Amino acid sequence: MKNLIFLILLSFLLPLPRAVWAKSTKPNVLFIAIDDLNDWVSFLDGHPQAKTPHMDALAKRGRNFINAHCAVPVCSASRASVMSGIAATTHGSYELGPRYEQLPALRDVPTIQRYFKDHGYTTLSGGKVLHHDFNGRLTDDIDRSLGRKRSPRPRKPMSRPANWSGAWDWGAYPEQDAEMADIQLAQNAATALKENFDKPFFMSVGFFRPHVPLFVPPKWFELYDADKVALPKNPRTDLDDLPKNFLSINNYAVAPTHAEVVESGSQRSLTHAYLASVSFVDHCVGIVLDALKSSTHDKNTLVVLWSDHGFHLGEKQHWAKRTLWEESTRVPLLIAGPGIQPGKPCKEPASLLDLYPTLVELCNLPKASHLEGLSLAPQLRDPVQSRKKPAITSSYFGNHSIRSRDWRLISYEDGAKELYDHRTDPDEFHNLSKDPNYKKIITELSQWLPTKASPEYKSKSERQRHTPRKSSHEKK
Ligand SMILES: [Ca+2]
Ligand SMILES: [Ca+2]
Repeated sequence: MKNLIFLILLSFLLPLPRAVWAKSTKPNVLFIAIDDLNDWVSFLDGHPQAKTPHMDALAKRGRNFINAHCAVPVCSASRASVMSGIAATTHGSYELGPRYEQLPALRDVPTIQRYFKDHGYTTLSGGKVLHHDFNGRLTDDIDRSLGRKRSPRPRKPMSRPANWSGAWDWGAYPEQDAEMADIQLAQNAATALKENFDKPFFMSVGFFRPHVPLFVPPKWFELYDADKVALPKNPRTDLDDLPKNFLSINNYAVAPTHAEVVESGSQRSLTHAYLASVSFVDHCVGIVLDALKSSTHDKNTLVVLWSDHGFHLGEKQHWAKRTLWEESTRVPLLIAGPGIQPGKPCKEPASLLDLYPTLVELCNLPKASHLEGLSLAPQLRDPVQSRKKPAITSSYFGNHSIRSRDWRLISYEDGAKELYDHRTDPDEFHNLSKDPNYKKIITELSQWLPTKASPEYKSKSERQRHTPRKSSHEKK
């Protein structure tokens, strides 16, 4: 009996085994990135026909940040900001290059997955997370390019007009889901989630669709009736109230112009292909989330789902990204998991820059001093918790958008402005910047405009590669 009492007392005095402590205070992180996914998901209000049941379910069980925006509206630069927690005005990347590790300002900055690895996490990463060169394997060799394996493409162009960029093609191809790199990645992630880990994990899974080319198997096209696909609102006079030099930020675009899309009769089928690709990637997300649900990690894993920027499909007569309007900056952003009560969607502004500080806080890691975003923990506790700082997006040097709960101010390098009231004008049709009644709100929002900005950093090869072409609007 004495021995038993002694053992019971001893069990209270001894520290808990490390694994138990780690599990109770450090949740796992499943970090799901989607490439070029705009707000055409049914948990946002971007397109009335979008079918995304798996992401909708995630939105319902966690926090849906309906006013979330990228830091830079183009792939690599946005990802450099997400993964470093640093804005373009500091790191100087506003385009498809240079790579993270080429940026002098990020040389000593650990990516979020590196930071978690350095603080005791097991890291696994697969797909397009940081770099464009990626494959469907998951590896603990994070932050490196690992060669490229993409989904198969038809031998000949399928839908695109002959003079368009090769990336801008679309159609029902290949025949089976199993041939798609994103499906293979989802299945690899699902397999990895079945494993047991002796430490908490940070698993990054980066899907490539709905990035162009918009090829997905036929069944995803069949989800939508091509003849009844709704096209975005695009009044002819919408561009009349824009400042002259809004055009200059569209240099380098490889996307077709709106005139090219309309003249070739491609708008409806491109819209159809984008919606098909969105439902396809939703299915990929579902494979991973179902695997998590049936695993031992379900109760102790934070799920974060984000897209690197939005995408225009003709709104403001523009295609693709790089603008400072809602279609380019707005992104799906969902966070769910232990401690996050389901609740109303959060209307407060959120930035992808906030992911790094948010996850560091939720996982009880030491604060990282380099971060420029704000933790979203207050809005995860209470979705109506107000937030003073707006979401700031920068596109090329000197052009910024300030998005608060109700407003968007755009300020271009030459000082020209646009102002939109999202309470009455969610499509940003009416530029109020010249109306004297809005002087005060412009002054208030302008205090957030970056006053210092690093010039655009370009490596030598980048300077050679990008030859500016005329913007979509200039070409008309
Ligand atoms: Ca992208
Ligand atoms: Ca307008």
